[in-house]
Amino acid sequence: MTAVVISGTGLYQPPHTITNAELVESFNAYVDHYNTEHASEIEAGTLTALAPSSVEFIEKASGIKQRYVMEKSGILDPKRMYPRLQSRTDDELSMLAEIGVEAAKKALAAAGKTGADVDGVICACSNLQRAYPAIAIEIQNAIGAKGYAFDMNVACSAATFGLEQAVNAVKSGSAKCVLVVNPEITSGHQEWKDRDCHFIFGDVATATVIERADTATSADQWDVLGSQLATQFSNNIRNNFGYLNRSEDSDPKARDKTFRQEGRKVFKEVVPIASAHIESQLQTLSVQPSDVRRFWLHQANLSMNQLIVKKLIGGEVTPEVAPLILDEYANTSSAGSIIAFHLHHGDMRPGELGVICSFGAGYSVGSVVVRKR
Ligand code: CO8
Repeated sequence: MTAVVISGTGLYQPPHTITNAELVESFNAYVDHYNTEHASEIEAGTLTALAPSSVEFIEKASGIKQRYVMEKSGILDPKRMYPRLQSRTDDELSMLAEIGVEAAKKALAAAGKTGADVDGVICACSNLQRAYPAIAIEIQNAIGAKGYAFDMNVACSAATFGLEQAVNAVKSGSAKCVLVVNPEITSGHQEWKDRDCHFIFGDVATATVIERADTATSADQWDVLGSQLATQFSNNIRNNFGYLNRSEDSDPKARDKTFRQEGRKVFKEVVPIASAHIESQLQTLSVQPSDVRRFWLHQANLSMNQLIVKKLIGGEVTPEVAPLILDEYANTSSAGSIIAFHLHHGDMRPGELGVICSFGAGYSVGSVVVRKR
């Protein structure tokens, strides 16, 4: 089989940040407004008053301190609470493709490649802007890539599921160089009015170049030793937005048409799934968890990541072993583990091992074991 490497990654960071303090201030203004407007129903006991959010809770429960977003004023407007995005004509690059292209250009530059070297583009993310044509084909066209392109969605695990498709394509010879792009405009499908989750997500895009080892020229290459994917049905993370909504005559702004979760259940159930998954993959590669220098995990919750790695290696889990990026970026769905890899691999030496692992809705979990060349 052809040897396959990761030869470059790229990160696009949106222009605006929202700190927890800004977010909580606008959320609490919304709560005050709502409770005042519905004072008589609340008084009569027919409606429950909304409770305020707090910076302390957010930081303690999740580790998130701020997030990047494509547009800020609409999210922070207590009378709106979602971004104000301009629609674009069919002749303009879509917003998802645009941020994907920005990340892709950086990944290609890091790999020492151009769009013309790419013969496969996979857009792997959790929220696709439209049904068709595929965002991936738009990106393929914009960067001048050859071959084929397609979109796929496995929510937060989309990056590792996409990486496996790319690795298999290069291994089997159906492509020589595949670009996996993870554009995430989560702010469009985040429920900013829900106290339980209004702080969770941020926008970003990442891209990864996967190619044959014998064509790679990058100074920074990572052998892909293996990948492993798994899914197990759960309703604990769900979004019912979809193309049948109109025919169902359902309200497009109803609560079930944006992200919702049973966060505590997800935490409890996904920690053992993710750690067992990584352990079993390392076993098949005859690698001890303690031989892994770094775990670049999905970035949903600081304590969750520490527990997953603790189950694998025991003892204290430092940022050196499991880097944290969610304090700055929040949960960026599929992009989280790739941002962690992108920002925290420069100090690793040839021969050292790392695991990129993502997990989330589905449930889904994917891991990719890499070795620095
Ligand atoms: N401010 C103050 N208090 C709050 C707030 C708030 N904002 N929110 C909740 N509380 C209160 C609750 O009411 C509760 O009070 P009480 O004890 O009196 O009932 C108390 O705080 C504790 O609440 P929780 O049990 O909900 O809090 P947790 O400690 O469980 O923390 C978390 C909540 C941070 C959400 C945590 O459960 C978590 O991170 N879980 C893991 C979630 C996870 O990994 N999810 C993966 C989802 S990502 C994914 O798959 C991608 C989907 C696609 C992306 C779509 C993009 C939009």
